[in-house]
Amino acid sequence: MPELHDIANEFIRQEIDEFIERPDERARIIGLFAKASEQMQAIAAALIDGDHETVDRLTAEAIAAGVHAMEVMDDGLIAGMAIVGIKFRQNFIFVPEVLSCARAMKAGMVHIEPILSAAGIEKLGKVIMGTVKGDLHDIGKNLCIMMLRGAGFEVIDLGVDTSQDRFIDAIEEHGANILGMSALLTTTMPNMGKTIEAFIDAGLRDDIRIMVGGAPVTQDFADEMGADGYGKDALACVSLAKQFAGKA
Ligand code: B12
Repeated sequence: MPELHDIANEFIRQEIDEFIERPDERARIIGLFAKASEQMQAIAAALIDGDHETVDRLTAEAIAAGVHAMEVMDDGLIAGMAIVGIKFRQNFIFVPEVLSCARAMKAGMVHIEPILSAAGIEKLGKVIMGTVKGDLHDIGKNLCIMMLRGAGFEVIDLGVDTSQDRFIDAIEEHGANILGMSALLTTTMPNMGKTIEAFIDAGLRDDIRIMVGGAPVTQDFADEMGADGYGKDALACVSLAKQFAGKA
């Protein structure tokens, strides 16, 4: 099993040592970073530090040097955000700090987006994506969108705080038959179920396939609310969409 000293970056080692207390989380995070290159660890460190300029520079350098966009995303940006999430939950940092980290994450995503979103030749289908009503988290949704576009889907992004009506209008307006909803708060998760009910009431439920995701969402929750699929990450989001489009 990887140990703390297997991580080259001193800042990351200190962060884990100081802030990651739960043994299961500690083992998971150490495993994540022990397999990441020093360059990816440096990107994660800058993200945790909320230093968007450094994330911007290091991500651009890594992509220019030929590092795969998925590696930058998983081992650099998402790995860094995993530590931020735990520090936030444990009240070691607060909303202003997390906003700086989110800004740094977005500075990195700017460089990976053109690669992951490079339009496929054949359009696989149209997907409507949005974060549900009351919820302002959009980083994970945006990653899903990049990956969907990269896989060849046309994606209409409704942004955050999306009402049921807006989801319904978008499906009708764009003639899309796949809907993806994201929620990061336990208080906004029920809005996914309410949106599904609204589609039933509007007589449109049978015309569309609905997928849901976001950190607190589970397969059980998705089944309970009547979604057609649950995805734990952006890769799962793409496979679901492909399955729905009959292109799996
Ligand atoms: C960044 C962040 C913020 C930023 C958001 C910036 C932004 N533009 O998104 C800011 C500072 C604004 C913020 C605010 C708040 N936040 Co916040 N935030 C986070 C944090 C640290 C990271 C979220 C993130 O970006 N993760 C990285 C991405 C890549 O992961 P992801 O979103 O899970 O997405 C992946 C998968 O879930 C999946 N996925 C996502 N969507 C979809 C959709 C589909 C269809 C599919 C298939 C898959 C899929 O694929 C993605 C890519 O792999 C989380 C901690 C955490 N553990 O998640 C807390 C967290 C979500 N926040 C939390 C809270 C409490 C809040 C606030 C209420 C704080 C406050 N007191 O004001 C506010 C709420 C604001 C609002 N109304 O939405 C809590 C929620 C707790 C709960 N049980 O509900 C968390 C869990 C932190 C904690 N306490 O542990 N937050």
